[in-house]
Amino acid sequence: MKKFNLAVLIVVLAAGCSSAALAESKPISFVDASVSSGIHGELAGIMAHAAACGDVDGDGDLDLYVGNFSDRPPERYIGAGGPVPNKLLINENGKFVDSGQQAVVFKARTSGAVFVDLDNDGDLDLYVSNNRRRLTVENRLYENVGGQLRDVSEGNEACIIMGGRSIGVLDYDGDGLLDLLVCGDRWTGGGRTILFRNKGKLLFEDVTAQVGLPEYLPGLGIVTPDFNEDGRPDIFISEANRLFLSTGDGKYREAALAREVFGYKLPEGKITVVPNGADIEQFSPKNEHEVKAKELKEKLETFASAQDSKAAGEVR
Ligand SMILES: [Ca+2]
Ligand SMILES: [Ca+2]
Ligand SMILES: [Ca+2]
Ligand SMILES: [Ca+2]
Repeated sequence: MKKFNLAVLIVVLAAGCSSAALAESKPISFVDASVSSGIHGELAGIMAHAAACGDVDGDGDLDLYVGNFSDRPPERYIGAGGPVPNKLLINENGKFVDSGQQAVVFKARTSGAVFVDLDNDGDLDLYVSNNRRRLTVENRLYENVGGQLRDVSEGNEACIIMGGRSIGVLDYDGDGLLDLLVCGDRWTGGGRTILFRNKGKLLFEDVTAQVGLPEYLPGLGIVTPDFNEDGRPDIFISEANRLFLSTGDGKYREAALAREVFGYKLPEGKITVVPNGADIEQFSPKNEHEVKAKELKEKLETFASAQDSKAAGEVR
């Protein structure tokens, strides 16, 4: 099977975004390809809340998994006549068609899905997070076996019932196995975001408390880049809007100075809007956002320096 992993995909996409952003003389344009690609028909009536793309069958093109909210009244699914389950669509020469893989077809409140090689065998496995309200379904894990996704959720500690939302993929302990950080919302899961350590053989364990992440950390979106360029993945959770830096000993410490940077105020104690997602962008030169990014980086460096000094007993 042709090797193609998530890291490669991200690099390819990032390179494309970067070069496009810098080519100011060539405006980016899009055309609506939902009908010509077949998505319009395959996803009729869908109430999508999650999507993952990756080359599941190893033929060199990107396939698509779509996760949905399937807990609404039938009349809400216009064009489908009732709740639509999650679906895996295979890319066949630019057209997406139903994979026919029944293991990945189920009805839930799916809010996160990611294709990632979790067992380092060169193919993309699938992890899906769900939250509970009217429908209660555990998170699901699928092993890629020759392009077929096999359900290996049973008895897996990463496949519990929670308020699952977005999924972060990172190797927090640097052991070469990718770990999963799953946001938990505060409405259906008590605001518990969970870090699942990859133990190998597609088995996981909850190490949230062990690494120093708080018990209450409500999240909807997540990014896990190396913010302070020390070679270790850091964590930003949107909704809580909190940033955690890797300390290098397999633990995390909150970058407290970043709270004011990312903070938002609620009007008169009434929550009307909360940050719903998080994304990392490569900023072009002279972009006003770059200035803010530089300010943040300086604050993070100040924070890291203060923490180092504190550790050395130089300050209290
Ligand atoms: Ca493919
Ligand atoms: Ca794999
Ligand atoms: Ca790891
Ligand atoms: Ca870092």
